[in-house]
This record gives sequence, structure tokens and C-alpha cells, in this order.
Amino acid sequence: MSSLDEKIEQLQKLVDDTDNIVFFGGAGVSTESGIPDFRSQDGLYNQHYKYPPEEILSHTFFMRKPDEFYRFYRDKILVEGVLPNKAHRKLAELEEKGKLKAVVTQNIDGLHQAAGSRTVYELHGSVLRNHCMKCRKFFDVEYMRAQEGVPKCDECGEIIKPDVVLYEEGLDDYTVQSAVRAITEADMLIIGGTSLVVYPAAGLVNYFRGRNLVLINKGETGMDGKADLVINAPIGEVFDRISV
Ligand code: CNA
Repeated sequence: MSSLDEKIEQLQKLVDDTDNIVFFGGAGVSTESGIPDFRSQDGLYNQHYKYPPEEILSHTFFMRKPDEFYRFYRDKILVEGVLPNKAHRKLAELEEKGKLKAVVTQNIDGLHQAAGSRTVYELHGSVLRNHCMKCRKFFDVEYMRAQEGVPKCDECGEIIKPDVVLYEEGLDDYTVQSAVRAITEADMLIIGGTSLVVYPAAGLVNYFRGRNLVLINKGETGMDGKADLVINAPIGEVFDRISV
């Protein structure tokens, strides 16, 4: 048996042994759906743009150069035709069976909900929700996709801003508090597909005080030393081998 097989067997035992799992994830959860993450080799930070992605995805940049922002956003964030993968689907199934209490995600793609997850705390918002910056009218993602250039409100003509937390912007208090409560009360925390370097989101995992901490990530993270089980493999493939 390979060491990956052994680790998956260990994960299965831990999952079987609890009904209070919380999952904390990031962009790596959606790479198997075809959305690039930020920090992998083929991630957005290693592709070349006129401005670095951190700058484009900042509040200042959005306000100063909305046209440039939206060019990048349409091209790389508002990816069309993506579907939940095996990781999203297994997490939804774990919730359905009463074993998983919440998904806390840094992702903004809405794929956990698309897979059927109900309790999802989106720390960085969602591309599925958009509001006019002036009259606050709501717009769905189809409206955003149908617009060319900078999307404008059909009522007042002002720019529409996606409800995603840009660099320099604060996280929503209620979402953070809910995520902290779920993590604090969890018996098992599975962290997956995140480099754990974006704060304050990454700091939330420090609220965990339950029994088992599991990390499923392609690359190393700063939490590897603290975890009871570390699996360095594609997260969709790992979850596909777990039975609920
Ligand atoms: P990141 O910093 O890009 O790290 C991703 C991590 O996932 C890396 O450590 C990779 O090794 C790992 N990884 C990549 N693919 C897999 C896989 N298939 N299986 C297991 N591990 C994998 O992304 P973080 O989420 O840590 O950084 C936080 C940012 C990224 C948040 O602000 C997000 O909003 C933002 N982001 C979100 C999306 C999305 O919504 N899908 C896409 C790109 C970036």
C-alpha cells in the first residue's frame, strides 16, 4: 500500500469517527474545476499582466481603473462554464449526511453552493452577487457577463461592483464571526487547497481547538507541523476516495 493509500485510509477513519467536521478551503479547491489559483505554478501570480494581480484586485485600483479591473476580472475570475468538482460534491454530501457543519471558504466562485452545500461562509464574498455603487440595486452574474466593458446600473447608470473583498477592504463581520464559531466548535477541521498566507482569513484556523486537524494541499503550508494528518495530493482525488 502506498503512503497516499495509507493516509486516505487514516482520513476515512477520522471522518467515520465524527459528526462535527468543518472544512476551511481556498482557491486550490476549485483548480480541478478549471479556475486558476493565485500561487501555484500556473496560478494567476505567475502569469504576466500589465499590473500585478494583487494591485488589480485592490480597492484603489478598482476605483481608479475600473476598465482595467474588469478586463482582468472577466478574463480570469468570471470564468464561464465551470462546474463543481469531486471535492465540492463530497463536502456537500458530508453536510447532507450530518457529518459536516460548515464550509468556510476564501473562494468567490459559488461552487460549494452549486454542489449543494448549504452552510457556506464566504470570507471574501462572491462573484454571484453584485451591487450598484450608488443605488445599491442587485445584479446577478448573468447581467455582469452580458455587459461589455465596465458594467453599469440599468437604473442610475453608476458602476456596479462585485461583492468580493478586494485588497484594502475589510471582511464582513457577521461572516467572520460565524466562521470563527463553527471552527471553534468543530471536532475535526479539514484545511484544503489554500496556501494559508492571506490574512486575516488564514488566521481563522487558529481558533480550532478540536481533536483532529487534517491538511489536504498540493504544496506545503505553515500549518503542516501542527496537523495530525497531512495529505499532499489533489483534493478532488482525495475526497473522491472517501465514502460517507
Ligand atoms: P492560493 O494562495 O493561490 O493557494 C492555493 C493553494 O492550493 C496552493 O497552496 C496550492 O498548492 C494548492 N492547490 C492548488 N490546486 C490544488 C488541488 N487540486 N488540490 C490541493 N491543493 C491544491 O489561494 P488561497 O485561497 O490560499 O489564497 C486566498 C485568495 C485566493 C483568496 O482571496 C481567494 O479569493 C483567491 N482566489 C479565489 C479563487 C476562487 O474563488 N476559485 C481563485 C483564485 C484566487
